[in-house]
Amino acid sequence: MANVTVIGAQWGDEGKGKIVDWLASRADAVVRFQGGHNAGHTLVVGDKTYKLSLLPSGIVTGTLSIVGNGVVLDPWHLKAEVEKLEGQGVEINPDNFAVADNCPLILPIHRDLDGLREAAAGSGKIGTTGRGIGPAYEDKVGRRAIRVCDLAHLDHLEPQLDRLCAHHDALRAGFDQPPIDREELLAQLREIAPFVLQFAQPVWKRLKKVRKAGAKILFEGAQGVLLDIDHGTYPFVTSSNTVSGTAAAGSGLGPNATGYVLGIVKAYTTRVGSGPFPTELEDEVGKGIGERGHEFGTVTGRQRRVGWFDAVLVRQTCAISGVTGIALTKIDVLDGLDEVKICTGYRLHGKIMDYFPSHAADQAAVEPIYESMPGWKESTAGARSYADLPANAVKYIQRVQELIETPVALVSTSPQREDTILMR
Ligand code: 2SA
Ligand code: MG
Repeated sequence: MANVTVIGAQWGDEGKGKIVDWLASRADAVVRFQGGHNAGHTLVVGDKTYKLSLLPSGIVTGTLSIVGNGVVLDPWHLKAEVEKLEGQGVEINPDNFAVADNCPLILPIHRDLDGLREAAAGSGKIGTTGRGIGPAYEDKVGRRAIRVCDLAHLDHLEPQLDRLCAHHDALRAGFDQPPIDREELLAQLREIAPFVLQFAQPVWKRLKKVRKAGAKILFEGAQGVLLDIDHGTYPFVTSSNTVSGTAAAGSGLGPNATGYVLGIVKAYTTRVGSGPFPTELEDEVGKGIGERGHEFGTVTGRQRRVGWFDAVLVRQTCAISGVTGIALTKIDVLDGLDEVKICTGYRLHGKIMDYFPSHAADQAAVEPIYESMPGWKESTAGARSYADLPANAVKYIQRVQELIETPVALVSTSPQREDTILMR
């Protein structure tokens, strides 16, 4: 196995956790490079289920796991997640886990601001996870973030606190909130600092070293390309770049290190939060798929919106993210349907489109053009070889591959690690 970058090629929740876990058992290091604890990766190993939102999936198998600089890190959440996993018997120590010392922190004020803004936006809300992701990234780009390395220099935090407070106190006043309590914030940071600092280091150096030693690195993306701050359904997006190109910048390696780009693609489409969704199903068929697919958010428990497979979107995200091959997941959820549909193009104000336009109003107005295929009554759940798949499921997979102009490398037929078909 060469280095692999795994990204979601839809709106997240494509089943990255399972595929990353499957690959992690073949990797020497797993790196998160963007997002924060808004991710939700579910790993099922034997009879145990692990739910991760910040830690790289390699942690469960004891593989070196790294939180890269491109991540925004909530130190209190980090502690809680580490303790939860330790409670499940997972060992976490500075030998198998590292955090980039140049990672910006998510603070309680970020979470508060996220919530206040969403509440004030009413029906115009983004539908965020409420974890402070957006405000933390804003402070990073605004050059007023407090970073992991600052935790070792809390006696010299005044200049950063001045910048942070000048910005946030004005914002908070707009929401009738008191100014930041600097003493309280400092006390909270002092308390959490030793826990975080035991894992903190320049991870680019650690990665350089393991790479030199021939390690295979797995870059673990979170969310999906349609939530990318540049390429997604703006403004209904997350606040980081979720495309494969971020793997390099978000971990401190060059683009030549990121290797094979594996796009994770669900055999249908889901989305949590607001924003356009051309193939959304608001009928019994959609409800049935959502129930069979257990389509609820890992982090927030929110019900996901469900729709048919959209080949236009996935062709676009595969191109934008330089996807080498895809892993098609949850094909078993479509078992038993009389007919399955694939969106092959859009109609916008009478014109046919072969791509998803950039403007929000156009994105909301496109009407899907469907191709219908016969479904399959046989079960694909747990199939471990191509030969085990019903003929109509094979036809569906082949049609998906053709339309997205990207090879299907893996097919996943259940949440279990072993129920994975290697296509080439
Ligand atoms: P945020 O919190 O600022 O990143 O939210 C902005 C938008 O990004 C979406 N988003 C996600 N969509 C799917 N899955 C995500 N992670 C969790 C999961 C979600 C959960 O994997 O299950 O548990 O609800 C995720 N994270 C962010 C979000 O819905 C907004 O549309
Ligand atoms: Mg998820």
